[in-house]
Amino acid sequence: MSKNVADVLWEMLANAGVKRCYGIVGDALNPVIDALRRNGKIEFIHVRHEEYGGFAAVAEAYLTGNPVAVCGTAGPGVVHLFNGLMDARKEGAPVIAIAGDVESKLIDTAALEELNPYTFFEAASLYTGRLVNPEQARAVINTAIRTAVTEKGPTVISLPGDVASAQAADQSTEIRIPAAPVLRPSDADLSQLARMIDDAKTVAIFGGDGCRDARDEVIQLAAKLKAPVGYSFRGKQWLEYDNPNAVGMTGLLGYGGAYGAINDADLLLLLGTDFPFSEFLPGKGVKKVQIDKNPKHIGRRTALDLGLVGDVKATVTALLKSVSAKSETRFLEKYLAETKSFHELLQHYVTKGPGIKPIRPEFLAATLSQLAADDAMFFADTGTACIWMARHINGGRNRRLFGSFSWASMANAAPNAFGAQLAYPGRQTIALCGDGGITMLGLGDLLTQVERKTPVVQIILNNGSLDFVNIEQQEAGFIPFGVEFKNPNFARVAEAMGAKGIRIEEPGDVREGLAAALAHNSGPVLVDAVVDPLALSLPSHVPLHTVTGYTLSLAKQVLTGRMDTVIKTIEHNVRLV
Ligand SMILES: Cc1ncc(C[n+]2csc(CCOP(=O)(O)OP(=O)(O)O)c2C)c(N)n1
Ligand SMILES: [Mg+2]
Repeated sequence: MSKNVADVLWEMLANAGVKRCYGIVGDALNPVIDALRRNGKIEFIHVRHEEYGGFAAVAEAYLTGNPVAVCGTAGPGVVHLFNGLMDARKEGAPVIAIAGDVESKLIDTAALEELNPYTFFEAASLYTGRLVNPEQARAVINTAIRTAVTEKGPTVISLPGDVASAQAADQSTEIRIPAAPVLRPSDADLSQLARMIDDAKTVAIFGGDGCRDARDEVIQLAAKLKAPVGYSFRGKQWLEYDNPNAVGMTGLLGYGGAYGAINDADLLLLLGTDFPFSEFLPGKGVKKVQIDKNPKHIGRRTALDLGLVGDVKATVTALLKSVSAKSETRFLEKYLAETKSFHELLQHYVTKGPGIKPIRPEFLAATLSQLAADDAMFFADTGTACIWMARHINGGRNRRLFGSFSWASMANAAPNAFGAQLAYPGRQTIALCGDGGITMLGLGDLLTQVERKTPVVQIILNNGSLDFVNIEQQEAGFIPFGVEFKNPNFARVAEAMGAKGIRIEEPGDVREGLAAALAHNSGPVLVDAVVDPLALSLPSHVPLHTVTGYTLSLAKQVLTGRMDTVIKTIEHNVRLV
């Protein structure tokens, strides 16, 4: 039977391991979706907003490692895919976008909904192919798939409807994806590194998402070198749990002894991390070595004494054989003690939580962490949810923590959790959402979850504001502006939409409300948790300019008559600072 280009597309995507395509149909995509229906191997996830499909695909692709498709049609629908593709680029998720294009005879005529895919996708896409002739099909689709999988990021196939339905050349649609190749530095570089480690009195490790497959090796190395291990948000889930050398995170979400340890060591090993906040990394006083399989990451955040290209696992495995063990433990003990006392400080609002109204988000997050399953997957919206997840949600061998950590888009958590739930049906998927985030993107597609009876738990931090920006503005010395809004009762909204709604206003109801949400597995839940909007958070290490800014902002507010807010903020937070 003859195949058209769209048939070839889905056959190749299915052969490459694509299980789902998230998107919205229309014009150019109609023949494409018709071919998907006939193919039957890939599930079409009809979402209400293409961007929601994008974030769902990012989570599925990141968590499973398999490529995932998204689709949107001509111009506006394609534009809605963009933010999700940027997220895929930054989070390293293999997402392949099928972008409906205007008919090939109309290309470059400023036709209705026409969009130049090359210029439009340039910032996001690792490869953009415009299929204007059926003869290109195999080569373009092959390149889009292989680039997405091997370079771990988004690619785009721009497809006019007339080309999609044109007869395809009779070619093989086989596509086998090889396992990731092993990459490690040269022997000479490894011996230099071993010498630097042997020469250093104290070594600290800071790891990122590149430690995903290297947890055991990094922990072994840390044990051998008596090195404290700090991590980025992306590294936390691999390096924190059951690691006796873990000292927490640094950066604005930081906690524990990580900042001190990495700034005080003789030698810092940066492993598989592109941690972007250079001001939290040490200056000249500390020797720095970076190991990353992506050469572009090497040396771009801080000047290095040595930069090596290699997988963390392969490199550390080789290194373990050639470095000598260290016996001095005082450096490690100092930062473990600092971590312990910071954890005790962090417990302040957790232990006092049952008696404080409005509900402290620390208490909410810590209770959630206690109640959730050992293999739960947590997703945090960009906003204060990230702070509470970083500090109060414990990881574990089978737990996952994910968010828009590197792109930092709002509204990612609910769609992330939806994609994860489709990939891992029945596993607890919990989105910690901002009220700004859920109203930006999450509500329309709550209907998708309702229709599919997807058991996603969405917990809304209802603080009536864009609280993270409120904190940012205060820290920078501005008077908070443009950050407040009014919310409906989200539990009632959820019920009206056919989901389960739970409203929690009393701290005494937190445990019971969260337990009920986690136990509800016949469809989605929205937990409307009315939390303290004044729960300001400061990092474990506050750079001097930040403190000045913070104080300045309070002073400015006093001068403009906002004394009430100032007093409230100070009263609320003084114990934590
Ligand atoms: C799409 C997008 N718009 C704006 C921002 C800037 N921004 C970062 S966090 C944030 C506030 C988020 O508010 P909300 O979802 O209510 O979470 P909260 O911080 O209040 O918990 C904003 C506006 C962003 N990161 N992404
Ligand atoms: Mg908010």
